[in-house]
Amino acid sequence: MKKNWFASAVAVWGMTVLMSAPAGAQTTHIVTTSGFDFVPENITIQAGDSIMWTDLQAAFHNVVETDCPTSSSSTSNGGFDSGIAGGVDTFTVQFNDAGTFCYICEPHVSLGMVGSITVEEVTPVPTLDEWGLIAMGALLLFCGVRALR
Ligand SMILES: [Cu+2]
Repeated sequence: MKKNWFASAVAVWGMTVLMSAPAGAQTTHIVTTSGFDFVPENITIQAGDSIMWTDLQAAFHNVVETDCPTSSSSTSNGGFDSGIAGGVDTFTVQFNDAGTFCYICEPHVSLGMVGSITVEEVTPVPTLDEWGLIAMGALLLFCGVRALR
């Protein structure tokens, strides 16, 4: 009976280690402004990552999502929106869904101040540390289950 209790504890510990193996890290990417351009203009990120636009007050910029592709007459599609131009200096949006997202700076869209974000689906590949955790968890689970028999 005592042995069963111990074996169960080891099995539960193994499962806990397995489940605590971290998923892919989330990254915040910076898109700044230079004159009447977003830099970089096009960027590819992983689902779950964030974009932080900076330097929006350099020249009364804002960030407004539009339908793709953008044109000089693009307007808001009701998506993300940093508000009135020059109202904030930084603006951050997290992108959880894969796809392509286009945006403009409203005052300068006629000057070509547009950008796009391509969000790729995350395919988690464990790092070496994570493989170690997974292996340890699997071993503990295996030993615990074996001892229960
Ligand atoms: Cu602008």
